[in-house]
Amino acid sequence: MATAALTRRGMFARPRATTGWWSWVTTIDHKKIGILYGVTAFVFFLIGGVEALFIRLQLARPDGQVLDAELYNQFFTMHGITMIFMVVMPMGVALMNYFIPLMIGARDVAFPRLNAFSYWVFLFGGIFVYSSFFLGGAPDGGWFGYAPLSRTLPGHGMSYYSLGLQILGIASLAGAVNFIVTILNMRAPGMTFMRMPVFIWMSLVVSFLLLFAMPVLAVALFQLMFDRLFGGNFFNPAVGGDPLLWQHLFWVFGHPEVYILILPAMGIVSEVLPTFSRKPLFGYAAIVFAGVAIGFMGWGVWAHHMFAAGLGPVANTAFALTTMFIAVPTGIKIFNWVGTMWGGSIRLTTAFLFAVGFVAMFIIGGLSGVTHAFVPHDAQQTDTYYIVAHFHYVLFGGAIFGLFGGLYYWWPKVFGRLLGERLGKLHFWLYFIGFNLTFGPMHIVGLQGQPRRIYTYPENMGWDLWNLVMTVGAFVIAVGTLVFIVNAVLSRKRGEEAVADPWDGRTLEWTTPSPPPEYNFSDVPLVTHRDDFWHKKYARTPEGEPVRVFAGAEHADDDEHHHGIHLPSPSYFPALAALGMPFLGYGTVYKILPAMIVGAAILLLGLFGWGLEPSVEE
Ligand code: HEM
Ligand SMILES: [Cu+2]
Repeated sequence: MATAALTRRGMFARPRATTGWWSWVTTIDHKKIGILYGVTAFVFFLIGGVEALFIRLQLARPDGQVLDAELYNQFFTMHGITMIFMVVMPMGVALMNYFIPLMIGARDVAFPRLNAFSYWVFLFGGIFVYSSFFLGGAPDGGWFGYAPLSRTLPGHGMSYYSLGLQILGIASLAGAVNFIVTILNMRAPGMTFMRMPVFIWMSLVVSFLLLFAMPVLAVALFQLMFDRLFGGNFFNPAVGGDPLLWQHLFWVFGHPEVYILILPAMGIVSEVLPTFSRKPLFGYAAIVFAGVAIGFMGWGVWAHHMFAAGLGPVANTAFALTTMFIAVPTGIKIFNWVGTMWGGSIRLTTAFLFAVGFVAMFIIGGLSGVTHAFVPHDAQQTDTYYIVAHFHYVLFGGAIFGLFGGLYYWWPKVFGRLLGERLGKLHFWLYFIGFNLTFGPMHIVGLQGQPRRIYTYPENMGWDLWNLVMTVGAFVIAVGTLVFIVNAVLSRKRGEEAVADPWDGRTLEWTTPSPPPEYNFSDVPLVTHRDDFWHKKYARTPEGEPVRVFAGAEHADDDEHHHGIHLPSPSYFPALAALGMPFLGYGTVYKILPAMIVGAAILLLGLFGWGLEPSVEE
């Protein structure tokens, strides 16, 4: 009742701000929300990167004095959490947010306000976790927070972990629900499943993985919260609790999580390689079904993270086999990407280089992954730098390279100007060289026994030279990141203006102007083929040669804000509802009931306002 009065009283009237900061606070436009996700994830990438540089500085020489043991524990834990939950996941969501509606021919996602809510919960969740550095100490029990250590570590760090990841999980779930409903219900006429671009397929698989994986983590985090704050004993072996329960729960979430991280990049690469090879994707159906198969098989391998936990030979063998099987669909994708380039007329753009870099680095990461599937091997490799090398080859060499490929590919559509190719190629080569210098030698020192998560090491272990090389490599990556920032700033200022279809693309997003108008399409497209835009552009001569027949995209309306197309109105209630989350978080960590009540009140006020406000302005 109160909220309805508030919304009707004009005091909270909703000014339709189309520019300025308020328009970003109240936006429910998927494109703007995509940009918010992208910029925020990039800022967290810089923060996670600086943490990594400090880690590398500490390990550059034996007996390093840059970080003490406790701060080192906080830095690698926060580095891992940041890169996974605040960088790779949201950067994938940023591109999904911006491009799913454009690639399926829709005007927005199914639930625009829920979309805005998911962004603000992500932002406030990230700030909440990072505020711990200034409020007694950040999480310091490692990104997978093994119990019983995580339940007994002093300070509030791991309480921030249990509540912070909970809040971030809510943002992911809200996004997943939105994308599933959008992809299943809002495709343009004729856009059948087997005409959907692969990026859309991978987004659908990822959203279902999120839908089923995040609740598993949520259960574990609640149990950890109870153990730390409310006298629970879920993971306390002294009174019958089971620390292995945490490991099982964490990795039942954690392994599907690695596919949540990599599948968007695989979708991007499947868009970029055909465009710059000027060939349709080789084996479209095989790539799609391999992605779906990975989505299912990813649930049957989690205990390969626990080969050293003493589950016994039967369980180990079973999980070793399922882990080897999952290499098959991954291999299919790699052969299809190579098949796509084979015989193509290649344009060596920066986006293409990052996509090829993805394939090459992911192969290396995948192969070291297969070596972990052999239980005796893993007994030697687990918890060493060989493992750190493996997951950086798949998460950095894979996911981050793929995401940058997507950024260079879609940047002109989002911002109306191209990124510079010369700086782009410098960025790529600095990343390629820096990355392999940083993570390549980790395989060597790992097999020589250097454990992960140690803040220093004595001289003459044979690790000195390689650790110095790794640190130099990390700074080369840092320089590459600066080159990207310079490129982005220069592009915004005076980059080459982008036409609607700068790359001679294949899919629907290239039929809209750069950037697209608020409503995306003035007319909902009618889809008749896979790679529909290509087929609309090129008829074929009797000899099969492509002949361009269609001039391309529609023009933007002069006044894009009065177009008569129904679009939901901006709203600040999703942001308000999200603001309740950190209050609930702080109230729980410090057991301050009033803070919890304030948090719940803000959340409810936001949800009621959101639910009661008219969908369009009166
Ligand atoms: C920017 C360049 C990066 C450098 C130099 C770097 C370096 C490192 C190092 C040295 C460690 C091991 C710390 C230790 O065990 O003591 C580490 C851990 C980790 N890194 Fe990175 N990393 C980088 C980027 C990334 C990216 C892009 C991701 C993920 C997407 C990532 C995810 C992780 C994770 C999950 C851990 C494990 C943290 C833990 O043990 O709890 N890193 N990183
Ligand atoms: Cu795994």
